[in-house]
Formats: sequence, structure tokens, C-alpha cells
Amino acid sequence: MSKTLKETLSLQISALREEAKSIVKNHGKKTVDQVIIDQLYGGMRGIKGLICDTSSVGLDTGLIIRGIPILELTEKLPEEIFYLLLTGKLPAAEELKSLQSDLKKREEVPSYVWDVLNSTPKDSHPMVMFSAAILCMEKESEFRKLYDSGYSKDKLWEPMYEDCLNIIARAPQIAAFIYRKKFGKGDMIAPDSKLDWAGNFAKMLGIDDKDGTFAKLMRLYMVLHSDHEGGNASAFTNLVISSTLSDAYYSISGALNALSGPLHGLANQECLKFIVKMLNDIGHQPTDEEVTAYCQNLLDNGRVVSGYGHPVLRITDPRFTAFLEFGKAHLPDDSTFRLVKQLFEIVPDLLVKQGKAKDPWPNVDASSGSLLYHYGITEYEYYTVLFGVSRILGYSAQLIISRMMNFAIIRPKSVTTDWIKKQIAAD
Ligand code: HAX
Repeated sequence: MSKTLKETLSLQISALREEAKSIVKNHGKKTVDQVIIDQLYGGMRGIKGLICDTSSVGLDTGLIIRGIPILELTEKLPEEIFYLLLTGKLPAAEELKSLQSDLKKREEVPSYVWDVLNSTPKDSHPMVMFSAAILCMEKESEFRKLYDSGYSKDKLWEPMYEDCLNIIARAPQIAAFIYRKKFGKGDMIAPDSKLDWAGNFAKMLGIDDKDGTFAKLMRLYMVLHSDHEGGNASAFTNLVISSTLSDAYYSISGALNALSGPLHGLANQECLKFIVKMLNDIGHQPTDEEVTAYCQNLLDNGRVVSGYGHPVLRITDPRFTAFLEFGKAHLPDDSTFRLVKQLFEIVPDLLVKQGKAKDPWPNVDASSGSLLYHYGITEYEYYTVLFGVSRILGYSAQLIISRMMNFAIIRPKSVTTDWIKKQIAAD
């Protein structure tokens, strides 16, 4: 009989811990980076300061999950990606089935979550609702219960696993509830036990999907947004919170709050808003000249072009490419999608000419919203919730691994401006 995911992980633990111990013992004093003042004032960009084995993002490769480029994973299910993030290998058919049935068993959402969501003010942002729903389930935490009972630190990864799997299993239902409540779409749609995780989510959102392409998009969306190494703002927040031995409910809710900024996860909302506004302002499907003039005007007025640039990429984001290919295959004539393609032809040159952005290429947010819009999710305030549901896979994998590895509390050193001035004077 095949092993469960948890059994597979428990077999990996001692080798992983031994490897880390030996690296630190034998090479602990080796220098791997130097820090310059620019990086202190520039958001610690590029400083190598964390271990994260789930995925890596190369400047000229984009997202690579456990050695596999994301464009080679676009046909996989999100559950397979979660397994890959955690263990370093894709699951065999039986292993996938076992994970899917485990998630099914955990999907019942405590009823008080609906009360919390029903009592949020009508004008609350969907991300506030999502983060609050995750946080209010903290009282369910197995990690907290076992920590309080004096459970051995070496075994805390087990309740972390339980909490994370529970959150993953429940997130789609909570997110679908938020969509239907916030935007007046009618009653909650019950989960379907026969469907996969993302297919079920697509169904619970209530989008008309006779040919199943929306479910296909949701599977792709959940795969593409699942992880982006450990240093991005929300993943880092997640790791910082959990390094204090806070449980997954606190950590993931906090991570979602970091995801809610317009320079991070909220960019998908901003990007679609920008595209729809451009179509409305121009009043018709714009010509290349009109798109050029519109974007140039933004740049001349000190605004950013949403969906372009990235802190750690210097190429077209492969996740953008995957969505572009989906759009070409399924909605080539859609007007917002046509504008996405047009912007891709025009904006990089404008950014290069302006000479400020280090990365003039599109990121994932430049294309994702137009696809959702086409299938009827026109409420772009909701887009970051979809990103969040997917990224919970990565946050969870990183939390479980951090506890498996017993990583230390994160506590970098800050310095004062006076200290910096003294360093400069000493040269
Ligand atoms: N349009 C106009 N100017 C841009 C730009 C863009 N798309 N991208 C960068 N720049 C500008 C910056 O504003 C900055 O200007 P100042 O020196 O005047 O401050 C300059 O170019 C250098 O910035 P950078 O070093 O290239 O970029 P950062 O690493 O600081 O920031 C951002 C990366 C993604 C925040 C940035 O490119 C941006 O604001 N892009 C538009 C918003 C966006 O698409 N965000 C989504 C990012 C993907 C993500 O994380 N999703 O979760």
C-alpha cells in the first residue's frame, strides 16, 4: 500500500535534519553574501538570508518548483503541486488519491466562520474577510493545543501539518462563500465530493461552466500562484510569524494581509482595473498608437504600468506566458484579453525607453485578471482572494518544512542612520 503524504514526510525528516546539521557544522562560517547600503534602503532586495526548499525564482528563469520549471507543470493539479512542494517529487496516482481523500475529510468549515463573515461590514474588502475567516479558526489549532501541553519541539511539525491540511481543505469553501456573499450571487453552493480541489472551488463559485473551461482555468490559476520562494513579502511574513512558534492560522492570516498590498498580491486587482479603465477611457478597442499614448501619459505622470516589472525577475514571467497561452486557446477574441496582448507588445519598449524599471517585462498579474473577467468574475476586488487560496499551498508547505527543520526564530539586525553614517565616515 502506498504511503500517506505525512508518512512520506516523516521518513524524510532525519536525513534532512542531519544534512542541515552537517552543513552548519562543517561550513557554518562560509560567506555566501555581502550586503551593501543600497540593499538596506532598498527593501533588502537580493540579500540571501533564508533557506526555502519548496521553490526558487531565478532572475532569468522565473519560478522553478523543486527543480521543475513552472511551464512544465501547467497540466498538473494543485494537489500534485502541493505534494511536490513538500516532498520534492510528484505523487504517484495512489499517493495523489490518498491526499485528495484526506483533504475531502477535512473540508467541513466550522459554522462560526459563516457568522464571522456574515457580520463583516458590507464594504469590507474580500481580503479582510478571507484573512479574518482564517484567523478566527485559530481556536481549532492542533499545534497550539500540543504546544501548550508540552509536546516535544522535534515533533511540532506533525500538528503543523494537521493545521495546514485543514486550512487548505477549507479555504476554497470559505473563499467561494466570500465571493457569493460579498457580490450578491446567492446562497452558498455545497462542495461536491466527486471533484478535485480546484474543480470543486470552481463549482462553488457558481460560474456558468458548461464546457468545463472555467474549472480548467481555476486548476491552472491555483498551480501558477502556488509558491514563489520564501523571500516575497507574504511568504516572508508567513515564515516570520511562524518562527515565533505561532501556529498556521496566525501565520497564514498574516501572510494574506501582506499579500493584500498593491505592489504584491493586490496588483492583479489593480491591473484589471487599469485595463478596464483604459478600455472605458478610450471608448473602443484601442489602436496601438492609442495604447502607446495612454501608457506614456501614465509614465510621464509618475504612475506605474500595472502588471509590469518584478523585484526578482528580468524576463517575461513564465506564469504570464502560461495564462497568455490559455487565453489564446480559449478566448482569443475577448476585448480585455486582446488589450493584454497589445500591452505586451508595447509596454516593455516604453519602460526600457523610460529607463527606470529594472524589469520591463510583464508579471503574472498582467494576464490573469483578463481571463477571470472573461468567465464572469468581473468583481476585481476578489482577485487577490483567488491568489491567496492558491498561495496557501506554498505558505503551508513552507510552514511544515520549517517545523520539520526546527528553523530558528527570524531576527535580523537593524541599524540606525547614525551607524550607517559612521560606516561611511570610516572609509
Ligand atoms: N511602471 C512604471 N515604473 C516602474 C514600473 C512599472 N511597471 N516598474 C518599476 N518602475 C519604476 C519604479 O517605480 C522605480 O521608480 P522610482 O525609482 O521612481 O521609485 C524604478 O522603476 C525602479 O524600480 P525596480 O527596482 O525596477 O522595481 P522594484 O523592485 O522596486 O518594484 C514592482 C517592483 C513590481 C513593485 C514594480 O515593478 C511595480 O510597481 N510594478 C507595477 C505593479 C505590479 O505589477 N506589481 C505586481 C508584482 C508581482 C507580484 O508580486 N505579485 O504578487
